[in-house]
Amino acid sequence: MLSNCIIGDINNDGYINSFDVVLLRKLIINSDLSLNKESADINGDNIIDTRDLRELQQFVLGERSSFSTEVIKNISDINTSIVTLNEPIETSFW
Ligand SMILES: [Ca+2]
Ligand SMILES: [Ca+2]
Repeated sequence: MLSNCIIGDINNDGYINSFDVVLLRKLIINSDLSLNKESADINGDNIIDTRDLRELQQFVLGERSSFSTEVIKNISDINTSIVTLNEPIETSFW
């Protein structure tokens, strides 16, 4: 009953790395594979496709620090801080 699935950790070894990227790619090609499909839906739209693969790749490469499924709250925080930071900087420059 315990839900121990980590988004992106498709082989369920506790780490999100290039092995999971390889597995996700296989899962997209062959959806019959009995892998953890909840972990494979990186962006949380209930479809496992190349968009999930791209997010997972970006995460493994360090281009993003979290997935869109987990960071909906954080994204809104970031947006507001960007808006409040950008405007005063631009006006002070001009
Ligand atoms: Ca893993
Ligand atoms: Ca998805």
